[in-house]
Amino acid sequence: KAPLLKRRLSEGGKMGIFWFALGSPALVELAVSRGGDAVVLDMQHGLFARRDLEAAVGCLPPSIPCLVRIEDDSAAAVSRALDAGAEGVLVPMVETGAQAAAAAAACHFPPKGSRSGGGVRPLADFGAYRSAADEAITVGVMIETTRGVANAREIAAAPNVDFVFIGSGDLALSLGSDGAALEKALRAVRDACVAAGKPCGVFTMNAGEASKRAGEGFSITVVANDLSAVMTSFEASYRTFKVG
Ligand code: 3PY
Ligand code: MG
Repeated sequence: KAPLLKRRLSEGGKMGIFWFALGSPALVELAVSRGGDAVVLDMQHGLFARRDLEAAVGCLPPSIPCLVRIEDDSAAAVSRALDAGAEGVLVPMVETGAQAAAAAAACHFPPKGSRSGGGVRPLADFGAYRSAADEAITVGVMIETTRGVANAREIAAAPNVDFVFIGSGDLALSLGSDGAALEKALRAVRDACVAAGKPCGVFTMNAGEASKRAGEGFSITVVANDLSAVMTSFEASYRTFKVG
C-alpha cells in the first residue's frame, strides 16, 4: 500500500477522521462506505480484541488509511497494531521527547528502529512489506497531560515522530476541566508543532467541533465516533417515534 497517510499529512490538508471504539469490524466497514479521510481503531479504551483488529484492518479499502490507538507505548502494543497491517499508530499519554522517540523506534525495523518482524498479513510477502514499511508507517504521539504540554516542543521534534495528536478529553481531566486553560494548552501544543514542522491533530466529539478546530490550524480532527454516532442516532429515532 502506498504511504497514503504520510502523503496526506505532508500535503498539509485537513483530515476528518472516523474513530472506532465499539470493536465491530462490520461497523467500521459500513462507516467507511460513507466517507472518512482515515480511521482510528481504539485499542486503549475500545473493545477491539486482537482478532477484531485484524478483521477491521482487513475490511478497509486502500483509500482509507488506518491508525491504531495502541494500549500503551510498549513494543508489544506497537507490534499488535502494525502486524495487523495498520499504516500507523497513535501512542497514548506521551509526556517526554525520549518517550516519543522510543515509541517511534519501536515502529521501525532495524537499523532505523527496533521493530520485530512478523504478523500474518506482513508475512504474506515479507520482503515487499519490509522494504516499504519504514517509509509508510506513520507515528502519531498523543499529548494529553499537563506534563506533555510542558514538553510539547521536544515531543514534536522527536526523531521519526510524524505528527502530534492531542487527547483533549484526558487533557481536560489533567487540567481540572478549566475551559480557558484547555484552550491555552491546545494553542501551545499546536504552536510547538508548527515550530517543529509537524502536523497537529486534536480529538473532537463531532463534525461541528472538528470543523472549528480545523479552522484553527489543526490538521487531523475526529468528525464522528461510533459510540456517540450510535447513541445519537438511536435516541433521535426513538424521539421521533409517534404512535398515531
Ligand atoms: C482523549 O481525548 O483523551 C483521547 O484519548 C481521545 O479519546
Ligand atoms: Mg486519552
